[in-house]
Amino acid sequence: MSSILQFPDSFHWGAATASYQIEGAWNEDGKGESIWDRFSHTPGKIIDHSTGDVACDHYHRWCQDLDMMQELGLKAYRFSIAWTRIFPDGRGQVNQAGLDFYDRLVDGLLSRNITPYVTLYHWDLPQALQNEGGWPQRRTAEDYVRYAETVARRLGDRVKHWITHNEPWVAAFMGYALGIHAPGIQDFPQALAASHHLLLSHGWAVPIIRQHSAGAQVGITLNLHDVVPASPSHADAKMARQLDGYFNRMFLDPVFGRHYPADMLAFFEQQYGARMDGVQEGDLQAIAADIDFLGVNYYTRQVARDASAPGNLPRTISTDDSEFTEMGWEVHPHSLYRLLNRLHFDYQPRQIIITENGAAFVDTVSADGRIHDQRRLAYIHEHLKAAHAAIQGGVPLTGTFVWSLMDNFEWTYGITKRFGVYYVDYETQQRLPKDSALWYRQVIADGGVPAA
Ligand code: IFM
Repeated sequence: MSSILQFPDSFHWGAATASYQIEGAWNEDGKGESIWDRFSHTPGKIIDHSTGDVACDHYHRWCQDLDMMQELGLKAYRFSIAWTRIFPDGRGQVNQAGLDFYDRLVDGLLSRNITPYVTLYHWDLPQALQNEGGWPQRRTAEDYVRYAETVARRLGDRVKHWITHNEPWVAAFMGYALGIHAPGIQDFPQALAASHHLLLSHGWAVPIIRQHSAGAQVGITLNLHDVVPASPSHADAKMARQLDGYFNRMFLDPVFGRHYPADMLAFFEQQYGARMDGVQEGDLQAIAADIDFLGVNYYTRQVARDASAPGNLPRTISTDDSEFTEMGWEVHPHSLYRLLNRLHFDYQPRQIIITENGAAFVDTVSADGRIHDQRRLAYIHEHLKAAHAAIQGGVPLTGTFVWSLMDNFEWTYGITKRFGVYYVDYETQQRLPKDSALWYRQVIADGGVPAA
């Protein structure tokens, strides 16, 4: 029998979800329209024409879902709040029913001894604010702070772990530059402005959350990559540096007090005529607010090759013998180890938490009624081994959250990609534990993963 790689006793073993991806009830109990409601209702945006209108119907099934988490033995659960349940129009009158929903959820978690990790923004901006320009407008950052304050006032006595934003790179660049995500805009100058205002709203919110949530730990979650050049050539190394700037340094540097990276500001200006010109006095100090932890969403590495025509973003390749998930993402657990060490040595966050890690694979319910998702199980296992090695080497990693608790609405891919450790039958809304869930339950019970 294989020995166990033991994690610290205090380690937070978790699972994560996000409001739009699981809740459904898109227009119930006073909820307003978000940019994802608008986007998914627009023909041609979601590949299987599905929407988040119902999703996993978690808004109605939250109580059973909490029981499922308890069955899994979760120590922590990361979920996000839908801004439009709290302020249907983004600002103004508070919708009490929305606050009540999350209040019940938090109490339900605590009564099951599960620590809530609340993400305040996981991409579902109120459409009313987008109608006024959305994140490229500084005013949206001000509205966000009032929203964050309202939630912290209500839940801050019980919620002690807060994540201001999930993956601002995705919100800014996929939403405003590449147009793949809501609100579907293709304009690099807007993306840069959005990126600045997302970070500014983070920095402004940190002290306000602490004010209403005594002793709280506050952080931000970034989607980060280990970027490696495809060859030792100078051109590939340059490309890797650029890609690292685009995904990683554009967010890490300002959050850790280093201003925006000059090479990237020059790159955006040369390639796209986009300037970061909305930065006002004091903004950089605000963005560098002292945080308690850095949230890391890690899925894959990026192999950079200089194959870009002028005007293109750096392209990436992967090696021939790589394994890929259903998202087309290379499975590369050693890059998680490298990334965690890099973050520790280059930026020295007080704590690092893996706020998402997981994989989409095709799942089928077998004749025995079970879902034998061996590849997902192996993916999670190998990444936990990498996390363990990082801790052994001194990285202050204090928790990990599998993405995701259950299959859900995967943005433009609709319900075609399954990331859950629980399988969701969208016809019946039945949840079934996959083998990965049963395995993860044992990991949590053991406080560690098998060494082999
Ligand atoms: O589903 C998403 C999640 O919303 C943010 N991080 C990546 C996941 C998988 O694509």
